Amino acid sequence: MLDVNKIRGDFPIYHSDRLFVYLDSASTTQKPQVVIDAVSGYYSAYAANIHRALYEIGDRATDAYEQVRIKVKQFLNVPETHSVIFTKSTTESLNLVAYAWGLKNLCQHDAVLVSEMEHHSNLVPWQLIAEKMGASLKFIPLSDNGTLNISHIDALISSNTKLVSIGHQSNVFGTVNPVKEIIAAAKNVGAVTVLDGAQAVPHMTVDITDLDCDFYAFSGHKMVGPTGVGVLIGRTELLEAMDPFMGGGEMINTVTMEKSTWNDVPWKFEAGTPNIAQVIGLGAAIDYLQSVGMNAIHDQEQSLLNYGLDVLSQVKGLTLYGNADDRGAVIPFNVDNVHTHDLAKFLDTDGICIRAGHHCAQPIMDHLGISATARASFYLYNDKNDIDLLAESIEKTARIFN
Ligand code: C6P
Repeated sequence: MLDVNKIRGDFPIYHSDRLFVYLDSASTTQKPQVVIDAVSGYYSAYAANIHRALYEIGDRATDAYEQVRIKVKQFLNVPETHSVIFTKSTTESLNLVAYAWGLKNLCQHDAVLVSEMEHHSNLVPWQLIAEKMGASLKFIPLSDNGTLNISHIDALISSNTKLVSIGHQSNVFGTVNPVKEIIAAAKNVGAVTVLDGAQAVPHMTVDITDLDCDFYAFSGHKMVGPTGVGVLIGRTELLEAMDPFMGGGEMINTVTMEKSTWNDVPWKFEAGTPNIAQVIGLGAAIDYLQSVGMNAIHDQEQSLLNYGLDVLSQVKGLTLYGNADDRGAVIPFNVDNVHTHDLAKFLDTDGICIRAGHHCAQPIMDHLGISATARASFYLYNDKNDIDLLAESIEKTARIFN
């Protein structure tokens, strides 16, 4: 087990005496001092633009930024450094694929396959592009237990299927989806494969070479890194064949008044001044997670998940959703006669932070026939006492409302 007290010592937000039970890491995570220092270190010691500032601190900033690309490659076993594109978030990464790949490659009668379990970030961009291109959108159905029903996957994927985009781990149920099986079925028809790894990369060892997908997206802020930085990993040949997503500085090779040519991949997709400090902070976040150990983090979360399910299942009037065998440390639930927003506000008075709402996954809520759930999600700084306090506070709130 991880030494949670020692880990909390690394996170300044835990340094005050007030009770702080943070159970919303699926939304965003707390930041260790090393990440804060990396961000402020850039601003205080070598703030300069990258790839263009012809002086010492410019070289230093460019080097620090480009080193993070190599770090991401190594962290996720990406075949090539040039496959790593910095964006502002998972949302931007997925939109980049939808627009830059979709506008060039989708036609009428083509199909894009997503699932009923997707976060809106992996659904709405495909709705926009499918409509624009006259393509259709198909769905892998959700089962009531919070897993994807892939028993008829071969019927859902046909020669018309040009792209399959699936969440690696659900932000609502925590379900780890059978992405390798789905990728294999997509490859059978030559479809391009995209994984939304926003909830996977922070919590498990992810190996891009082994997954063998074409695109993979994730966010820095869900893995103890800064907000404003995300990553898109793309297969180099596909990236090279795509048009740019945004035009501007640094993404060009030559520009005349009439037309432009493009910089090499990945810079072709990094128009303008990027989020330099945030990328450098992401590098520090990766170092931090690796120093703790991804397997140790995963084991800790599994133990919290099992304990949490056990404790919460004993709370009177509490309904749990989803029970996948392969699942990350995310627990959605509702409490009889207590609106989830009221529950979150009452728990907050006890120093407990949870998320309440549709979790940007309204089709899941529609499937379950509800409008919202409460959700507790765990990370490396949580312990079993957090779960005991959560259960106590839920019981107290339920007594008030009932
Ligand atoms: N889910 C949650 O509380 P951004 O906002 O771009 O960093 O991440 C979007 C996103 C995409 N896919 C999945 C699976 C996600 O969980 C998220 C973010 C947060 O569940 C905020 S809605």
